Amino acid sequence: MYIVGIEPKAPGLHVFGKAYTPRLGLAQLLTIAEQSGHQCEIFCEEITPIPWDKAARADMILVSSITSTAPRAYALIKQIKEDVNSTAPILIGGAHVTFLPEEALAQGADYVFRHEADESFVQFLEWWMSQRNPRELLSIPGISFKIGDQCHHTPPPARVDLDTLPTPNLDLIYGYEKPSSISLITSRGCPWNCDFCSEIAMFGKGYRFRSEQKVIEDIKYYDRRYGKSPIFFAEDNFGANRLRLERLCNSILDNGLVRSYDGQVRLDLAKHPKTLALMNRAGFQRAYIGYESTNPESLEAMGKGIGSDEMGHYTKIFHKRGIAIHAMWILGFDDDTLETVKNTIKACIKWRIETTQFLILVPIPGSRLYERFKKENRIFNWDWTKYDGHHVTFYPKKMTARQLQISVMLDAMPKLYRLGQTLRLFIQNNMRTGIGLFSRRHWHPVREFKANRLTLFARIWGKGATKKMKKPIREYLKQIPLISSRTSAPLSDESSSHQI
Ligand code: B12
Ligand code: SF4
Repeated sequence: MYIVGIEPKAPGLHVFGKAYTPRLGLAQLLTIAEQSGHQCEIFCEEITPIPWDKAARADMILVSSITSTAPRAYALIKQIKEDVNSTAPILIGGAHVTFLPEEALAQGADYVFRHEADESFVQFLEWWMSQRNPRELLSIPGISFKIGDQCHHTPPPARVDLDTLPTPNLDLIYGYEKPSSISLITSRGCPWNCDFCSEIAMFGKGYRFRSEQKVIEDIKYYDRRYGKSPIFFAEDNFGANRLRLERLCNSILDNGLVRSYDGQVRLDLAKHPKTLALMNRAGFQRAYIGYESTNPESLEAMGKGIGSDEMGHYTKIFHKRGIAIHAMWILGFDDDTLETVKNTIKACIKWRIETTQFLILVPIPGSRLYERFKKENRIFNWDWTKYDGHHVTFYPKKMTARQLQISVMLDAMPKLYRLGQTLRLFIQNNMRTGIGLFSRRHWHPVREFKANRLTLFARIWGKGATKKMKKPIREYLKQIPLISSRTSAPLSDESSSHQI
């Protein structure tokens, strides 16, 4: 069969737009299908427009989506069915439809795959290639489909053993020539369970990971294919098992696979400076860290397990070990005020954080937050394209929705990416790298100087991106209700919200 995967484009500009990183779900599934003899291709709209002549020939079409890309996914399904006139079955999966399968079925998908689909997709393929007995379909876990008007949902699938999965073949992605950085996902699940996150609901509680041997094989596979490229450990929480992380760093060193690595880790990994030193020795250059908030009450309420008073100190430890930081903050928690936004900007400047992403709280389906906001009738915008962290979609508690929107997207981001601020940071970082070289604490000073330069470019790009976002954000302000909650009276004066 000729199987096509489609990853719809993001609805608007986002800070990761510069260097596109594909999600690996489709690559993972279609590598398995390819190894069973099917011809497979993936079209990521963010890379190239969909070549419809090819898509029209597909025997099966897989569409992947997250919440913000779901409307585009549904539009594509409509286009495939109505304009392209394809009769191929359309499968959809990912972190949005897992929790709203009936929405996807109503929008034209033939089969919805909930949770992880590595095994259920293989079973489905076998079913599709056989007699297609409807009763057998019911024995495939984690799928939803319609018979007549009736929706059927089979029980969730079992957790996949990650060592059984092949390395995703990125050549399946059409037009993805030589990635500037290769994404690797080496774990699923998380030992934490933050209120606003759907990781646990999606992949289950507890942390599963691919063995070091398999990860080393993955790296060697990509080295053979692309040469020694930087690698981004893209999973939500790469360092959740510290001993495994240390074993992996040692394996990287033993196998001579040192190069520039980035990864998403928690800030409290800094409790173990020796682990950070080992990471730096293996080539870790940049940590993507969900700081979430500087507000102690918000941190407590979301169950973060890190206090705001510890954050500055932990940040310093990362820096001392030669690891730069991309900090991700969320604003709009129930205890957040305009003061929280101000404090967060101050903290980023004071702690010399290299790059920063300010996000507005998103009630994503699958999270406890989503259920709570729905129950409290606090969501005012159900347009999923706005669920990208750049738009307020709910009534915050201690400020108005407009104040939150303006303070984060129109005030905070531009303040952080001021040119003077960027140049000062560039000089400070280079001085720190120089001192690290002198004290022999940093393992790869040349690479670190290069990383400092990359930070400079990323911040300059970030400044441009925030500027570009201004117009659509101002447009969006018109859609935000002039009330502070569903029950309150209209606000008389909005001008105060422009100042923070
Ligand atoms: C890598 C990553 C990124 C990368 C690249 C993402 C990209 N190109 O869109 C970066 C860092 C750039 C990023 C950015 C963002 N991300 Co992100 N990201 C991830 C992360 C950590 C890994 C994705 C991945 O490759 N997973 C591994 C694969 C194997 O899992 P999977 O994609 O879910 O696929 C499996 C199943 O879902 C299913 N499946 C998926 N699709 C399909 C399709 C079919 C037909 C079938 C049968 C099965 C199937 O089978 C797959 C194999 O089991 C996930 C969390 C996670 N653990 O998945 C978050 C996650 C996808 N991101 C999320 C979010 C919110 C964002 C941002 C909006 C954050 C922001 N405001 O900046 C942006 C949006 C970017 C955009 N495109 O618009 C959320 C999405 C939640 C939601 N419901 O929308 C997630 C789930 C994190 C979370 N726990 O909240 N992200
Ligand atoms: S936000 Fe991060 S730490 Fe919290 S549950 Fe999600 S993946 Fe785990």
